[in-house]
Amino acid sequence: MQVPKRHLPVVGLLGLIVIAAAGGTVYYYQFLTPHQSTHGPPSHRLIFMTAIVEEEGGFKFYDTAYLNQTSLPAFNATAGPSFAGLKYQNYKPSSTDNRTIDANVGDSITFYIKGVNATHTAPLFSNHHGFTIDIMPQPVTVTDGQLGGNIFFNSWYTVTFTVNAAGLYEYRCTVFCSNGHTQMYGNIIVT
Ligand SMILES: [Cu+2]
Repeated sequence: MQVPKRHLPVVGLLGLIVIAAAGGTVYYYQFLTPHQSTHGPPSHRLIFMTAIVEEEGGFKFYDTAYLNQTSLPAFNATAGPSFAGLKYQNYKPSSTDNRTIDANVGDSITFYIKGVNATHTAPLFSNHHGFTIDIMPQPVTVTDGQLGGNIFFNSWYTVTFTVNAAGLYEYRCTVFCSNGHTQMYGNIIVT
């Protein structure tokens, strides 16, 4: 692996010439600075989500943010989280399916999930959904709320936990809510 390293400056110069010719400032920037590491200081991600039966979207983000304070927002099951005086900043998840979370080891994640009754014609088998995380390969540390809880229609549910190790974590519904129930899941990719 020594040879490729010695060639790097030459490749770099060629790259700069090509980029200068193309006039691509964005590429120029990317070339000069190494790719951002996925590992940053631990952060606290807020995930706002709805839980409908899979036929109407299953679990689905509608907003995400970073919490810029150590205390969680006020919360109740009727009104959900309160934004009064809350310090946070918006961000968009890097995944496009609206149900995958990319996190770093040590991050805290808070879910705020509203139970939504489906309006479709497929039969519903329950008046609520459930929420848990398959704790593979490593357990998570729950710091607020609980896993395995129910999400009743028109009601809010919240749980906060810290991911302690890299891996693929899957969150999913625990209640047989409809025929699409087994598809009510999403991933948390921790690196
Ligand atoms: Cu379900």
